Amino acid sequence: MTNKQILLKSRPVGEPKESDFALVETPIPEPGEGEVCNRTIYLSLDPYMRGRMSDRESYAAPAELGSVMVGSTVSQVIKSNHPNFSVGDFVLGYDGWQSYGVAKGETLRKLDPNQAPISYALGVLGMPGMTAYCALLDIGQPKAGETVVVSAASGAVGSVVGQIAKIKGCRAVGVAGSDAKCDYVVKELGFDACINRKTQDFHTQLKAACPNGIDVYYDNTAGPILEAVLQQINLGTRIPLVGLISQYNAESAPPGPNLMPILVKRALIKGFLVGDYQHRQPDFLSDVSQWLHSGKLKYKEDIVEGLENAPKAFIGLLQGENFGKLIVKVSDDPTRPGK
Ligand code: NAP
Ligand code: FER
Repeated sequence: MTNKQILLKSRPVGEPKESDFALVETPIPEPGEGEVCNRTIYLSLDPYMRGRMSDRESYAAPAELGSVMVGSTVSQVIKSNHPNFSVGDFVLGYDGWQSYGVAKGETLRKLDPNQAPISYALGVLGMPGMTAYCALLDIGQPKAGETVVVSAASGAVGSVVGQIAKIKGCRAVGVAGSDAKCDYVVKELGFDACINRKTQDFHTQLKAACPNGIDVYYDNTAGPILEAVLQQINLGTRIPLVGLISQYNAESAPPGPNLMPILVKRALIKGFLVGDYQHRQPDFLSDVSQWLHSGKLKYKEDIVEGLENAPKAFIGLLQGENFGKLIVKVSDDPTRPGK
């Protein structure tokens, strides 16, 4: 018996090809002190793996060429040098694309096959399920009666997102890549609607499915779906940016701003209208007046003389010709004579 391993042979250009991987056979590894040897039963395949295959800077270091492809695994212990694990135990680990793996006991989670099918630890009861739950509830903050749209709706993350949205009393609208997937999302998972992202009139269909606009968009894809959704968002919509799979195979950055750094840096983009902040005016006036008086805050005015010069000054403003706050002096200011 040997250990079959799949290595990263070359960094894909665009879509990964089979020739980017290499299958090798090696001896079954021996566990060291505190380690466990596992026979892999299930290996999870996840979109993030595409990122590891590239050497672009990201939230995680790239996989080295010639290394075993990484991935979460559900396995059975075949040898144990760790007190918490016995031969026959089922464990969730990160052994990668190989038929046997050795891991430190501390990195493994024991699974109880009587609680749930052991493979669920790679999906609904594992990282994808947790992604769905946390980003929807903590960032999306869905409220009963609101409309939640999710892309990649039939997938590991999206399928859970829409169903939790329903549990929370929301209208759940999926976006998926085929009519068969959409059928499943509506008929089996209980979403209210699902739009095939490949249909010509995607925009119109999305609008019809979201008559009250969109309150939460759980974004697994970015790209054209995000673009269409943004045309239909409501005041105060929340958008957990969770995945950008539409660009994982891209050879160059997408047109327009690349949102990947927003995800990687957990940045917050939130729309702002000053009119929403009237309640802050007393604090604002008190703080800023004080800072001006004490010299902590400096202020520069660019004063243009004469109303007739307003158009030219305004055009200049849009070209950066003002230097400081542009105002037009239309007539004398008796409080500042000679100025
Ligand atoms: P999944 O949805 O089970 O599978 C991926 C799906 O992405 C495909 O089935 C396909 O569905 C869709 N897709 C592929 N290419 C696309 C394109 N060009 N445009 C639009 N959709 C495309 O995978 P998953 O594991 O649940 O992951 C979903 C997303 O969540 C991924 O973006 C992943 O990176 C992200 N994620 C993020 C985190 C995090 O911590 N930020 C954690 C887990 C997962 P359709 O053809 O049906 O659209
Ligand atoms: C993904 C799976 C996991 C992904 C990111 C992660 C952007 C990040 C996990 C972490 O580091 O916490 O598909 O896509």
